[in-house]
Amino acid sequence: MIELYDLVGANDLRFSPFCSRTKAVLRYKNLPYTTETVRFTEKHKLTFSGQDRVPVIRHDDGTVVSDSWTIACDLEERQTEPRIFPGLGHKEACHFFNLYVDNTVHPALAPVVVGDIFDKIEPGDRDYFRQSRESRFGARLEDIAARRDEFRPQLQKALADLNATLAGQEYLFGVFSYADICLFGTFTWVTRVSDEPLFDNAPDLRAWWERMQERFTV
Ligand SMILES: N[C@@H](CCC(=O)N[C@@H](CS)C(=O)NCC(=O)O)C(=O)O
Repeated sequence: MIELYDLVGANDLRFSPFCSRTKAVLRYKNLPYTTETVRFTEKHKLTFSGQDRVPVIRHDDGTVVSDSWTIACDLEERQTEPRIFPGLGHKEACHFFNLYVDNTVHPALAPVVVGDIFDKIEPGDRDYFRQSRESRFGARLEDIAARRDEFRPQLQKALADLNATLAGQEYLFGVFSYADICLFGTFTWVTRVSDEPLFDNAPDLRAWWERMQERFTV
C-alpha cells in the first residue's frame, strides 16, 4: 500500500493543494494508500525523503518520491490506466499548466487568503507559519489581510481566464487530465481555509468545480 505524507492543520484539516493533487491522482487510478500526517513543525518526519516538503509518497518496494508533479509522473508510469495524460502532448501541456497554476494563480490567491490560513493551523505551528510567510511576503500577516481588497483584482483576472477556458467545455483541455487535478488541488486548499468567493463572476468555473467535487473527495 502506498504511504502518503500529508500536511495537517488544526482539527485534522487537510489543506495542502499539492497533497490534494496527489490524493486525486491516487483516487483516480484507484490506488490504495494510507496517510501519515505532517504538521509544519514536524519536518523531521520527512528526513528520509531528503527534502522538507509534502507530498511525499513511499511505495511498497521502498521507493520514495516527492513533489506533486514528479509523483503524478511516477504514478502514471507505474499504473497507466486510467490516464492523467490522456493523449499526445498532454504531459507537456499539463506540465506547463502546473507551472502556470503554481507560479501565477497561487501568487494571485495567496495574499487574499493567507490571513485565513493562520486560524486553521495548529496553535503550535503558528509561530513557524507566521515567520516563514511574513518573510516570504515581506509584510505582517495582519497587514496583508488588511489589504485584501487591493489583491483581489489580480485574482479575479486569473479566475476570469480559467472561466473563459471552461466556457463550453467540461474540462480544461477538453478531456479530463492532470490539468484538472492540478487546479482542483488548488481550489481544495482555498475553499478549506477561506470563505473567499471564487466563483461569483465565474459560472463555468463553478460548474467545473462542482463536476470535480462529484469526481473526487480528497
Ligand atoms: N512543488 C512542490 C511544492 C510542495 C510544497 O510547497 N508543499 C507545502 C505544503 S502545501 C509544504 O510542504 N510546506 C511546508 C512549509 O511551508 O514549511 C510540490 O508540487 O509538491
